[in-house]
Amino acid sequence: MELFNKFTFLDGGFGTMLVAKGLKAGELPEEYNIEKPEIVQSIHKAYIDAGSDIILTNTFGANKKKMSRSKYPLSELIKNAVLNAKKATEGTNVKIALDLGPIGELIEPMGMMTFEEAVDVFKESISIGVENGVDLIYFETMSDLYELKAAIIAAKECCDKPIFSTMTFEQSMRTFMGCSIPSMAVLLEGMGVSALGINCSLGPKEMLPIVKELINYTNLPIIVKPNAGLPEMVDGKATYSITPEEFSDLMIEYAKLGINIFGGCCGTSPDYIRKTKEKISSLSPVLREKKSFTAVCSPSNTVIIDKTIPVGEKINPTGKEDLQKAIMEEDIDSIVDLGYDQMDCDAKILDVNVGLYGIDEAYIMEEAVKALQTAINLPLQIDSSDPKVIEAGIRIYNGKPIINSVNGKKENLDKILPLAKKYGACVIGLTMDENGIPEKAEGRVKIAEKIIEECKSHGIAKENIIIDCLALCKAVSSEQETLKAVNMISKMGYKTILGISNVSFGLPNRSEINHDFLKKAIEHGLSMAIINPEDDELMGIF
Ligand code: THG
Repeated sequence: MELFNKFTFLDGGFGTMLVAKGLKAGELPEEYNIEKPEIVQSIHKAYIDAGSDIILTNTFGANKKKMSRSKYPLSELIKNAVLNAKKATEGTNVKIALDLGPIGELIEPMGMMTFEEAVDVFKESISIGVENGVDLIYFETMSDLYELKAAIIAAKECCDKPIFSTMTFEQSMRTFMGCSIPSMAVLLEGMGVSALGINCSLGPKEMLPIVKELINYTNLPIIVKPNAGLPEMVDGKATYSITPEEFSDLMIEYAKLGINIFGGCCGTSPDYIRKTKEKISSLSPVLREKKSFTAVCSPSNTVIIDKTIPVGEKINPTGKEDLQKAIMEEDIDSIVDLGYDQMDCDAKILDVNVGLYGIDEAYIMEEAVKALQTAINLPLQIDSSDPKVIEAGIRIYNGKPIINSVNGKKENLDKILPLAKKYGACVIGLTMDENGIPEKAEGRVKIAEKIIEECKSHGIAKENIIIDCLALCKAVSSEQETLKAVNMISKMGYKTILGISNVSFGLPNRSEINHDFLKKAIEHGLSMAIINPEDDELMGIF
Protein backbone atom coordinates (compact mmCIF):
# COMPACT_ATOMS: atom_id res chain seq x y z
CA MET A 1 0.00 0.00 0.00
CA GLU A 2 1.67 3.21 -1.14
CA LEU A 3 1.16 5.99 1.41
CA PHE A 4 3.92 8.47 0.65
CA ASN A 5 3.45 11.45 -1.61
CA LYS A 6 -0.28 11.01 -2.01
CA PHE A 7 -3.39 11.81 -0.01
CA THR A 8 -5.30 9.01 1.68
CA PHE A 9 -8.73 9.44 3.23
CA LEU A 10 -10.04 7.40 6.12
CA ASP A 11 -13.59 7.39 7.46
CA GLY A 12 -15.22 9.49 10.20
CA GLY A 13 -16.88 8.87 13.54
CA PHE A 14 -18.47 5.44 13.37
CA GLY A 15 -19.93 5.60 16.87
CA THR A 16 -21.55 8.93 16.07
CA MET A 17 -23.28 7.37 13.10
CA LEU A 18 -24.39 4.33 15.07
CA VAL A 19 -25.95 6.59 17.71
CA ALA A 20 -27.74 8.50 14.97
CA LYS A 21 -29.11 5.17 13.75
CA GLY A 22 -30.41 4.16 17.14
CA LEU A 23 -27.55 2.74 19.23
CA LYS A 24 -28.49 3.26 22.89
CA ALA A 25 -26.23 3.93 25.86
CA GLY A 26 -25.07 0.62 27.31
CA GLU A 27 -25.51 -1.32 24.06
CA LEU A 28 -22.42 -2.88 22.54
CA PRO A 29 -21.78 -1.29 19.11
CA GLU A 30 -20.02 -4.50 18.03
CA GLU A 31 -23.27 -6.49 18.39
CA TYR A 32 -24.73 -4.45 15.52
CA ASN A 33 -22.34 -6.40 13.28
CA ILE A 34 -24.54 -9.44 13.88
CA GLU A 35 -27.93 -7.96 14.80
CA LYS A 36 -28.14 -5.00 12.44
CA PRO A 37 -25.63 -5.66 9.64
CA GLU A 38 -27.59 -3.45 7.22
CA ILE A 39 -26.96 -0.43 9.46
CA VAL A 40 -23.23 -1.15 9.75
CA GLN A 41 -22.97 -1.65 5.99
CA SER A 42 -24.91 1.51 5.25
CA ILE A 43 -22.55 3.58 7.41
CA HIS A 44 -19.50 2.07 5.69
CA LYS A 45 -21.13 2.79 2.31
CA ALA A 46 -21.86 6.37 3.26
CA TYR A 47 -18.17 6.95 4.06
CA ILE A 48 -17.10 5.18 0.87
CA ASP A 49 -19.48 7.41 -1.12
CA ALA A 50 -17.91 10.38 0.62
CA GLY A 51 -14.48 9.29 -0.60
CA SER A 52 -12.85 7.09 2.06
CA ASP A 53 -9.94 5.05 0.67
CA ILE A 54 -9.71 2.97 3.84
CA ILE A 55 -12.62 2.11 6.14
CA LEU A 56 -12.32 0.89 9.73
CA THR A 57 -14.27 -2.16 10.89
CA ASN A 58 -16.86 -1.73 13.64
CA THR A 59 -14.58 -3.43 16.18
CA PHE A 60 -13.26 -0.61 18.40
CA GLY A 61 -14.01 -2.60 21.56
CA ALA A 62 -13.69 -6.07 20.03
CA ASN A 63 -11.36 -7.65 22.53
CA LYS A 64 -12.09 -10.53 24.87
CA LYS A 65 -12.16 -8.31 27.97
CA LYS A 66 -14.71 -5.78 26.73
CA MET A 67 -16.76 -8.39 24.86
CA SER A 68 -17.02 -10.69 27.85
CA ARG A 69 -20.49 -9.22 28.46
CA SER A 70 -21.64 -9.86 24.89
CA LYS A 71 -24.00 -12.72 24.09
CA TYR A 72 -21.84 -13.48 21.03
CA PRO A 73 -18.35 -14.95 20.87
CA LEU A 74 -15.56 -12.56 19.95
CA SER A 75 -14.85 -14.49 16.77
CA GLU A 76 -18.44 -13.95 15.51
CA LEU A 77 -18.39 -10.24 16.37
CA ILE A 78 -15.16 -9.68 14.44
CA LYS A 79 -15.98 -12.03 11.58
CA ASN A 80 -19.28 -10.26 10.94
CA ALA A 81 -17.64 -6.86 11.25
CA VAL A 82 -15.20 -7.78 8.48
CA LEU A 83 -18.03 -9.30 6.41
CA ASN A 84 -20.01 -6.07 6.65
CA ALA A 85 -16.98 -4.06 5.59
CA LYS A 86 -16.40 -6.47 2.69
CA LYS A 87 -20.01 -6.14 1.52
CA ALA A 88 -19.71 -2.37 1.62
CA THR A 89 -16.43 -2.30 -0.30
CA GLU A 90 -17.54 -4.77 -3.00
CA GLY A 91 -16.59 -3.52 -6.46
CA THR A 92 -14.33 -0.76 -5.08
CA ASN A 93 -10.62 -0.45 -4.28
CA VAL A 94 -11.36 0.60 -0.72
CA LYS A 95 -9.19 -1.15 1.85
CA ILE A 96 -10.41 -2.60 5.14
CA ALA A 97 -8.62 -1.82 8.40
CA LEU A 98 -9.20 -3.91 11.52
CA ASP A 99 -9.97 -1.21 14.08
CA LEU A 100 -8.90 -1.82 17.67
CA GLY A 101 -9.07 0.60 20.60
CA PRO A 102 -7.73 0.23 24.13
CA ILE A 103 -8.50 -3.02 25.96
CA GLY A 104 -10.28 -1.12 28.72
CA GLU A 105 -8.13 -2.43 31.55
CA LEU A 106 -4.81 -1.01 32.68
CA ILE A 107 -1.50 -2.83 32.50
CA GLU A 108 0.64 -3.37 35.62
CA PRO A 109 1.59 -1.51 37.71
CA MET A 110 -1.31 0.92 37.02
CA GLY A 111 -3.71 -2.02 36.72
CA MET A 112 -3.86 -5.78 37.13
CA MET A 113 -3.22 -6.96 33.59
CA THR A 114 0.29 -8.18 32.78
CA PHE A 115 2.03 -6.94 29.64
CA GLU A 116 1.94 -10.44 28.14
CA GLU A 117 -1.80 -10.70 28.84
CA ALA A 118 -2.26 -7.50 26.86
CA VAL A 119 -0.23 -8.97 23.99
CA ASP A 120 -2.45 -12.07 24.05
CA VAL A 121 -5.69 -10.08 24.14
CA PHE A 122 -4.62 -8.20 20.99
CA LYS A 123 -3.34 -11.35 19.32
CA GLU A 124 -6.71 -13.05 19.68
CA SER A 125 -8.59 -10.17 18.02
CA ILE A 126 -5.98 -9.60 15.33
CA SER A 127 -5.78 -13.24 14.29
CA ILE A 128 -9.57 -13.37 13.85
CA GLY A 129 -9.46 -10.20 11.76
CA VAL A 130 -6.62 -11.49 9.62
CA GLU A 131 -8.30 -14.88 9.06
CA ASN A 132 -11.33 -13.02 7.78
CA GLY A 133 -9.30 -10.96 5.36
CA VAL A 134 -8.61 -7.44 6.63
CA ASP A 135 -5.97 -5.48 4.70
CA LEU A 136 -4.33 -3.69 7.61
CA ILE A 137 -4.36 -3.34 11.39
CA TYR A 138 -5.40 -0.01 12.93
CA PHE A 139 -4.86 0.82 16.62
CA GLU A 140 -6.56 4.02 17.74
CA THR A 141 -7.43 6.24 20.68
CA MET A 142 -4.54 4.81 22.69
CA SER A 143 -3.26 6.77 25.65
CA ASP A 144 -0.90 4.18 27.14
CA LEU A 145 2.25 3.70 25.08
CA TYR A 146 2.87 0.39 26.86
CA GLU A 147 -0.47 -0.98 25.70
CA LEU A 148 0.27 0.22 22.18
CA LYS A 149 3.65 -1.54 22.27
CA ALA A 150 1.84 -4.75 23.33
CA ALA A 151 -0.60 -4.26 20.44
CA ILE A 152 2.15 -3.80 17.87
CA ILE A 153 4.08 -6.83 19.12
CA ALA A 154 0.83 -8.80 18.83
CA ALA A 155 0.25 -7.61 15.26
CA LYS A 156 3.83 -8.45 14.26
CA GLU A 157 3.50 -11.92 15.75
CA CYS A 158 0.17 -12.62 13.97
CA CYS A 159 0.71 -11.27 10.47
CA ASP A 160 2.72 -9.03 8.23
CA LYS A 161 -0.09 -6.58 7.47
CA PRO A 162 0.66 -2.84 7.58
CA ILE A 163 0.04 -1.29 11.00
CA PHE A 164 -1.49 2.17 11.53
CA SER A 165 -1.49 3.64 15.03
CA THR A 166 -2.98 6.77 16.49
CA MET A 167 -2.95 7.96 20.08
CA THR A 168 -5.20 10.52 21.68
CA PHE A 169 -3.60 13.65 23.12
CA GLU A 170 -4.76 16.40 25.41
CA GLN A 171 -3.98 20.06 24.84
CA SER A 172 -1.14 19.67 27.33
CA MET A 173 0.64 17.75 24.51
CA ARG A 174 0.53 14.55 26.56
CA THR A 175 -1.81 11.60 26.52
CA PHE A 176 -3.94 11.00 29.60
CA MET A 177 -1.30 8.45 30.69
CA GLY A 178 1.55 10.93 30.22
CA CYS A 179 3.03 9.80 26.91
CA SER A 180 4.77 12.59 25.00
CA ILE A 181 4.73 13.20 21.25
CA PRO A 182 8.45 12.46 20.71
CA SER A 183 8.16 9.20 22.64
CA MET A 184 5.16 8.06 20.62
CA ALA A 185 6.95 8.89 17.37
CA VAL A 186 10.28 7.32 18.34
CA LEU A 187 8.75 4.08 19.62
CA LEU A 188 6.28 3.63 16.76
CA GLU A 189 8.71 4.44 13.97
CA GLY A 190 11.26 2.16 15.63
CA MET A 191 8.77 -0.70 15.70
CA GLY A 192 8.05 -0.27 12.02
CA VAL A 193 4.46 0.94 11.77
CA SER A 194 3.40 2.20 8.34
CA ALA A 195 1.66 5.37 9.51
CA LEU A 196 1.10 7.10 12.82
CA GLY A 197 -0.81 10.04 14.19
CA ILE A 198 -3.44 11.52 16.44
CA ASN A 199 -7.16 10.96 16.86
CA CYS A 200 -10.08 11.99 19.09
CA SER A 201 -10.17 14.26 22.19
CA LEU A 202 -9.64 17.48 20.21
CA GLY A 203 -10.96 19.26 17.15
CA PRO A 204 -8.79 20.14 14.18
CA LYS A 205 -8.00 23.55 15.63
CA GLU A 206 -6.71 22.28 19.00
CA MET A 207 -4.86 19.36 17.40
CA LEU A 208 -2.73 21.56 15.15
CA PRO A 209 0.10 22.44 17.61
CA ILE A 210 0.36 18.77 18.58
CA VAL A 211 0.70 17.66 14.99
CA LYS A 212 3.26 20.41 14.34
CA GLU A 213 5.33 18.91 17.16
CA LEU A 214 4.90 15.40 15.75
CA ILE A 215 6.28 16.46 12.37
CA ASN A 216 9.63 17.16 14.04
CA TYR A 217 10.03 13.56 15.18
CA THR A 218 8.95 11.28 12.35
CA ASN A 219 9.50 10.64 8.67
CA LEU A 220 6.44 8.39 8.44
CA PRO A 221 3.10 9.35 6.87
CA ILE A 222 1.04 11.15 9.54
CA ILE A 223 -2.64 10.47 10.25
CA VAL A 224 -4.93 13.24 11.52
CA LYS A 225 -8.37 12.12 12.70
CA PRO A 226 -9.86 14.88 14.91
CA ASN A 227 -13.28 15.26 16.42
CA ALA A 228 -15.78 17.76 15.02
CA GLY A 229 -14.51 20.31 17.55
CA LEU A 230 -14.44 20.12 21.34
CA PRO A 231 -17.41 18.41 22.96
CA GLU A 232 -20.19 20.58 24.38
CA MET A 233 -22.71 19.16 26.79
CA VAL A 234 -26.26 19.59 25.47
CA ASP A 235 -29.05 17.92 27.50
CA GLY A 236 -26.40 15.78 29.15
CA LYS A 237 -25.00 14.55 25.82
CA ALA A 238 -21.67 15.39 24.27
CA THR A 239 -22.24 17.18 21.00
CA TYR A 240 -19.72 18.49 18.49
CA SER A 241 -20.24 21.82 16.90
CA ILE A 242 -17.80 22.45 14.05
CA THR A 243 -19.46 22.23 10.64
CA PRO A 244 -18.07 20.18 7.73
CA GLU A 245 -17.15 23.49 6.07
CA GLU A 246 -15.11 24.69 9.07
CA PHE A 247 -13.60 21.25 9.66
CA SER A 248 -12.41 20.88 6.09
CA ASP A 249 -10.99 24.42 6.00
CA LEU A 250 -8.90 23.60 9.05
CA MET A 251 -7.76 20.31 7.52
CA ILE A 252 -6.20 22.24 4.61
CA GLU A 253 -3.66 23.60 7.09
CA TYR A 254 -2.52 20.05 7.81
CA ALA A 255 -2.11 19.21 4.14
CA LYS A 256 0.12 22.28 3.75
CA LEU A 257 2.35 20.94 6.53
CA GLY A 258 2.84 17.63 4.75
CA ILE A 259 0.21 15.59 6.55
CA ASN A 260 -1.31 13.14 4.07
CA ILE A 261 -3.76 10.78 5.80
CA PHE A 262 -7.05 12.36 6.85
CA GLY A 263 -10.15 11.22 8.63
CA GLY A 264 -12.47 12.24 11.41
CA CYS A 265 -13.39 10.98 14.85
CA CYS A 266 -16.35 11.77 17.14
CA GLY A 267 -19.02 13.86 15.48
CA THR A 268 -17.68 13.61 11.93
CA SER A 269 -20.36 12.29 9.59
CA PRO A 270 -19.63 11.48 5.91
CA ASP A 271 -20.10 15.15 4.97
CA TYR A 272 -16.93 16.02 6.91
CA ILE A 273 -14.93 13.47 4.93
CA ARG A 274 -16.51 14.51 1.62
CA LYS A 275 -15.72 18.20 2.13
CA THR A 276 -12.22 17.47 3.39
CA LYS A 277 -11.48 15.33 0.36
CA GLU A 278 -12.94 17.92 -2.02
CA LYS A 279 -10.71 20.65 -0.67
CA ILE A 280 -7.52 18.67 -0.17
CA SER A 281 -7.61 16.72 -3.44
CA SER A 282 -7.05 19.93 -5.39
CA LEU A 283 -3.75 20.50 -3.53
CA SER A 284 -0.44 18.78 -4.24
CA PRO A 285 0.97 16.60 -1.47
CA VAL A 286 3.78 18.39 0.36
CA LEU A 287 6.94 16.34 0.93
CA ARG A 288 8.24 16.87 4.44
CA GLU A 289 11.93 17.46 5.03
CA LYS A 290 13.63 14.15 5.85
CA LYS A 291 14.98 13.98 9.38
CA SER A 292 17.81 11.81 10.57
CA PHE A 293 18.46 11.40 14.28
CA THR A 294 19.19 8.70 16.81
CA ALA A 295 16.78 8.54 19.72
CA VAL A 296 15.66 6.27 22.53
CA CYS A 297 12.77 6.83 24.90
CA SER A 298 10.62 6.02 27.86
CA PRO A 299 6.97 7.10 27.48
CA SER A 300 7.62 10.54 28.93
CA ASN A 301 11.27 11.15 28.07
CA THR A 302 12.99 10.99 24.70
CA VAL A 303 16.78 11.24 24.54
CA ILE A 304 18.20 12.35 21.21
CA ILE A 305 21.87 11.47 20.74
CA ASP A 306 23.05 14.75 19.23
CA LYS A 307 25.93 15.52 21.58
CA THR A 308 27.95 13.21 23.84
CA ILE A 309 25.47 11.53 26.17
CA PRO A 310 26.41 10.03 29.57
CA VAL A 311 25.15 6.47 30.13
CA GLY A 312 25.18 5.35 33.79
CA GLU A 313 27.25 2.17 34.26
CA LYS A 314 26.44 1.35 37.87
CA ILE A 315 23.78 -1.32 37.41
CA ASN A 316 26.46 -3.91 36.72
CA PRO A 317 27.54 -6.53 39.27
CA THR A 318 31.02 -7.08 37.83
CA GLY A 319 33.44 -6.47 40.70
CA LYS A 320 30.68 -5.19 43.01
CA GLU A 321 29.91 -7.47 45.92
CA ASP A 322 26.93 -5.48 47.23
CA LEU A 323 25.12 -5.65 43.93
CA GLN A 324 26.01 -9.30 43.45
CA LYS A 325 24.44 -10.08 46.78
CA ALA A 326 21.34 -8.03 45.95
CA ILE A 327 20.91 -9.86 42.64
CA MET A 328 21.34 -13.27 44.31
CA GLU A 329 18.63 -12.31 46.78
CA GLU A 330 16.37 -10.88 44.07
CA ASP A 331 16.49 -7.58 45.93
CA ILE A 332 15.23 -5.45 43.05
CA ASP A 333 14.91 -2.31 45.21
CA SER A 334 18.69 -2.08 45.46
CA ILE A 335 18.90 -2.05 41.67
CA VAL A 336 16.31 0.73 41.53
CA ASP A 337 18.31 2.69 44.14
CA LEU A 338 21.32 2.57 41.81
CA GLY A 339 19.03 3.97 39.14
CA TYR A 340 17.89 6.85 41.36
CA ASP A 341 21.51 7.65 42.34
CA GLN A 342 22.52 7.91 38.72
CA MET A 343 19.48 9.92 37.70
CA ASP A 344 20.25 12.38 40.49
CA CYS A 345 23.76 12.73 39.05
CA ASP A 346 22.28 13.54 35.63
CA ALA A 347 22.88 10.30 33.74
CA LYS A 348 20.69 10.41 30.62
CA ILE A 349 20.40 6.66 29.96
CA LEU A 350 20.87 3.70 32.33
CA ASP A 351 22.84 0.60 31.38
CA VAL A 352 21.22 -2.46 33.00
CA ASN A 353 23.41 -5.52 33.46
CA VAL A 354 22.38 -8.19 35.97
CA GLY A 355 24.64 -10.99 34.68
CA LEU A 356 25.81 -13.27 37.45
CA TYR A 357 26.72 -16.95 37.49
CA GLY A 358 24.01 -19.23 38.84
CA ILE A 359 20.98 -16.95 38.60
CA ASP A 360 17.98 -16.83 36.24
CA GLU A 361 19.30 -13.78 34.45
CA ALA A 362 16.28 -13.36 32.13
CA TYR A 363 13.92 -13.31 35.11
CA ILE A 364 16.02 -10.79 37.06
CA MET A 365 16.40 -8.63 33.96
CA GLU A 366 12.62 -8.57 33.49
CA GLU A 367 11.98 -7.71 37.12
CA ALA A 368 14.71 -5.05 37.07
CA VAL A 369 13.32 -3.43 33.93
CA LYS A 370 9.76 -3.43 35.30
CA ALA A 371 10.85 -1.87 38.58
CA LEU A 372 13.19 0.68 36.97
CA GLN A 373 10.64 1.90 34.43
CA THR A 374 8.03 2.39 37.13
CA ALA A 375 10.34 4.59 39.19
CA ILE A 376 12.60 6.33 36.69
CA ASN A 377 11.92 7.81 33.28
CA LEU A 378 15.44 7.46 31.85
CA PRO A 379 15.65 5.23 28.76
CA LEU A 380 17.33 1.86 29.41
CA GLN A 381 20.25 0.10 27.75
CA ILE A 382 19.81 -3.66 28.12
CA ASP A 383 23.24 -5.20 28.69
CA SER A 384 23.77 -8.95 28.47
CA SER A 385 25.76 -11.49 26.51
CA ASP A 386 22.73 -13.80 26.37
CA PRO A 387 20.22 -13.11 23.56
CA LYS A 388 17.39 -14.56 25.70
CA VAL A 389 18.11 -12.05 28.45
CA ILE A 390 18.24 -9.23 25.91
CA GLU A 391 14.86 -10.23 24.48
CA ALA A 392 13.34 -10.51 27.96
CA GLY A 393 14.52 -6.97 28.75
CA ILE A 394 13.65 -5.17 25.53
CA ARG A 395 10.24 -6.84 25.15
CA ILE A 396 8.97 -5.88 28.59
CA TYR A 397 10.54 -2.40 28.41
CA ASN A 398 8.02 0.42 28.11
CA GLY A 399 9.87 2.44 25.49
CA LYS A 400 12.59 2.24 22.86
CA PRO A 401 15.72 0.75 24.44
CA ILE A 402 19.32 0.16 23.37
CA ILE A 403 20.61 -3.40 23.00
CA ASN A 404 24.08 -3.80 24.54
CA SER A 405 25.31 -5.57 22.46
CA VAL A 406 25.96 -7.52 19.28
CA ASN A 407 29.43 -8.37 17.97
CA GLY A 408 30.91 -9.31 14.60
CA LYS A 409 30.43 -13.06 15.04
CA LYS A 410 27.95 -14.38 12.49
CA GLU A 411 25.97 -16.50 14.96
CA ASN A 412 25.67 -13.58 17.39
CA LEU A 413 24.49 -11.23 14.63
CA ASP A 414 21.92 -13.83 13.49
CA LYS A 415 20.46 -14.01 16.99
CA ILE A 416 20.48 -10.36 18.04
CA LEU A 417 19.66 -8.40 14.88
CA PRO A 418 16.16 -9.92 14.40
CA LEU A 419 15.41 -8.80 17.97
CA ALA A 420 16.59 -5.26 17.26
CA LYS A 421 14.33 -5.19 14.21
CA LYS A 422 11.27 -6.73 15.87
CA TYR A 423 11.30 -4.50 18.94
CA GLY A 424 12.65 -1.41 17.18
CA ALA A 425 15.65 -1.00 19.46
CA CYS A 426 18.96 0.74 18.88
CA VAL A 427 21.80 -1.78 18.82
CA ILE A 428 25.41 -1.43 19.92
CA GLY A 429 27.88 -3.27 17.68
CA LEU A 430 31.13 -4.28 19.37
CA THR A 431 34.10 -4.24 17.00
CA MET A 432 35.26 -7.75 17.80
CA ASP A 433 34.67 -11.15 16.21
CA GLU A 434 35.84 -14.80 16.15
CA ASN A 435 39.42 -13.58 16.06
CA GLY A 436 39.09 -11.22 19.01
CA ILE A 437 39.68 -7.47 19.01
CA PRO A 438 41.87 -6.14 16.20
CA GLU A 439 44.78 -4.12 17.53
CA LYS A 440 44.55 -1.50 14.77
CA ALA A 441 41.74 1.00 14.19
CA GLU A 442 41.36 -0.16 10.58
CA GLY A 443 40.65 -3.72 11.72
CA ARG A 444 37.92 -2.53 14.10
CA VAL A 445 36.36 -0.36 11.41
CA LYS A 446 36.30 -3.39 9.14
CA ILE A 447 34.24 -5.32 11.70
CA ALA A 448 31.99 -2.27 12.16
CA GLU A 449 31.38 -2.26 8.41
CA LYS A 450 30.40 -5.93 8.53
CA ILE A 451 27.98 -5.28 11.41
CA ILE A 452 26.50 -2.29 9.55
CA GLU A 453 26.06 -4.41 6.42
CA GLU A 454 24.28 -7.13 8.41
CA CYS A 455 22.06 -4.53 10.11
CA LYS A 456 21.06 -3.19 6.70
CA SER A 457 20.16 -6.65 5.45
CA HIS A 458 17.90 -7.04 8.50
CA GLY A 459 16.22 -3.71 7.69
CA ILE A 460 17.66 -1.88 10.69
CA ALA A 461 17.88 1.87 10.07
CA LYS A 462 21.32 3.48 10.08
CA GLU A 463 20.22 5.76 12.91
CA ASN A 464 19.65 2.75 15.16
CA ILE A 465 23.23 1.46 14.87
CA ILE A 466 25.81 2.51 17.50
CA ILE A 467 29.40 1.28 17.15
CA ASP A 468 31.60 0.48 20.13
CA CYS A 469 35.28 0.75 19.13
CA LEU A 470 36.21 -0.84 22.48
CA ALA A 471 38.04 1.01 25.19
CA LEU A 472 40.58 -1.39 26.72
CA CYS A 473 42.77 -1.14 29.76
CA LYS A 474 45.44 1.42 29.07
CA ALA A 475 48.09 -0.87 30.51
CA VAL A 476 47.57 -3.53 27.85
CA SER A 477 46.33 -1.74 24.74
CA SER A 478 46.90 1.55 22.94
CA GLU A 479 44.10 4.05 23.47
CA GLN A 480 45.19 5.75 20.25
CA GLU A 481 43.75 2.96 18.11
CA THR A 482 40.41 3.13 19.92
CA LEU A 483 40.23 6.90 19.49
CA LYS A 484 41.25 6.70 15.85
CA ALA A 485 38.50 4.12 15.21
CA VAL A 486 35.92 6.36 16.96
CA ASN A 487 36.94 9.17 14.65
CA MET A 488 36.71 7.01 11.52
CA ILE A 489 33.27 5.66 12.46
CA SER A 490 31.91 9.07 13.33
CA LYS A 491 33.12 10.39 9.95
CA MET A 492 31.18 7.54 8.32
CA GLY A 493 28.07 9.10 9.89
CA TYR A 494 27.46 6.49 12.59
CA LYS A 495 27.01 6.93 16.32
CA THR A 496 29.73 5.64 18.64
CA ILE A 497 29.92 4.53 22.26
CA LEU A 498 32.73 3.58 24.67
CA GLY A 499 32.90 2.11 28.18
CA ILE A 500 35.16 4.84 29.51
CA SER A 501 36.00 3.20 32.84
CA ASN A 502 37.50 0.18 31.05
CA VAL A 503 40.70 2.14 30.37
CA SER A 504 41.61 2.37 34.02
CA PHE A 505 40.84 -1.18 35.16
CA GLY A 506 43.35 -2.21 37.79
CA LEU A 507 45.29 1.06 37.64
CA PRO A 508 45.92 3.71 40.33
CA ASN A 509 44.34 7.17 39.82
CA ARG A 510 41.43 5.69 37.90
CA SER A 511 39.43 8.86 37.99
CA GLU A 512 42.15 10.98 36.37
CA ILE A 513 42.76 8.41 33.66
CA ASN A 514 39.03 8.27 32.91
CA HIS A 515 38.76 12.09 32.71
CA ASP A 516 41.64 12.32 30.32
CA PHE A 517 40.28 9.57 28.11
CA LEU A 518 36.73 10.96 28.03
CA LYS A 519 38.01 14.38 26.95
CA LYS A 520 40.01 12.86 24.11
CA ALA A 521 37.13 10.59 23.07
CA ILE A 522 34.75 13.56 22.87
CA GLU A 523 37.30 15.40 20.71
CA HIS A 524 37.34 12.37 18.43
CA GLY A 525 33.57 12.55 17.97
CA LEU A 526 32.23 10.14 20.60
CA SER A 527 28.39 10.06 20.78
CA MET A 528 27.84 8.15 24.04
CA ALA A 529 30.00 7.40 27.07
CA ILE A 530 29.28 4.64 29.58
CA ILE A 531 30.56 6.18 32.81
CA ASN A 532 30.16 6.45 36.56
CA PRO A 533 27.88 9.49 36.91
CA GLU A 534 28.83 9.87 40.57
CA ASP A 535 32.19 11.23 39.45
CA ASP A 536 31.34 14.97 39.43
CA GLU A 537 34.45 16.07 37.64
CA LEU A 538 33.83 13.52 34.91
CA MET A 539 30.22 14.69 34.53
CA GLY A 540 31.54 18.24 34.22
CA ILE A 541 33.26 17.25 30.97
CA PHE A 542 30.00 16.64 29.06
N1 THG B 1 31.11 -1.34 26.10
C1 THG B 1 29.81 -1.65 26.17
N2 THG B 1 29.23 -2.05 27.30
C2 THG B 1 29.95 -2.18 28.43
C3 THG B 1 31.32 -1.88 28.42
C4 THG B 1 31.90 -1.45 27.21
N3 THG B 1 29.36 -2.60 29.59
C5 THG B 1 30.15 -2.92 30.73
C6 THG B 1 31.38 -2.03 30.83
N4 THG B 1 32.04 -1.98 29.57
C7 THG B 1 30.97 -0.65 31.20
N5 THG B 1 30.51 -0.65 32.54
C8 THG B 1 31.39 -0.62 33.61
C9 THG B 1 30.85 -0.74 34.87
C10 THG B 1 31.67 -0.68 35.98
C11 THG B 1 33.04 -0.47 35.84
C12 THG B 1 33.54 -0.34 34.58
C13 THG B 1 32.73 -0.40 33.44
C14 THG B 1 33.93 -0.38 36.99
N6 THG B 1 33.43 -0.69 38.17
C15 THG B 1 34.26 -0.61 39.35
C16 THG B 1 35.17 -1.81 39.47
O1 THG B 1 34.88 -2.85 38.92
O2 THG B 1 36.19 -1.64 40.12
C17 THG B 1 33.35 -0.53 40.54
C18 THG B 1 33.07 0.89 40.79
C19 THG B 1 31.93 1.07 41.71
O3 THG B 1 31.95 0.48 42.83
O4 THG B 1 31.06 1.83 41.33
O5 THG B 1 35.06 -0.04 36.86
O6 THG B 1 33.09 -1.16 27.10
N7 THG B 1 29.08 -1.51 25.07
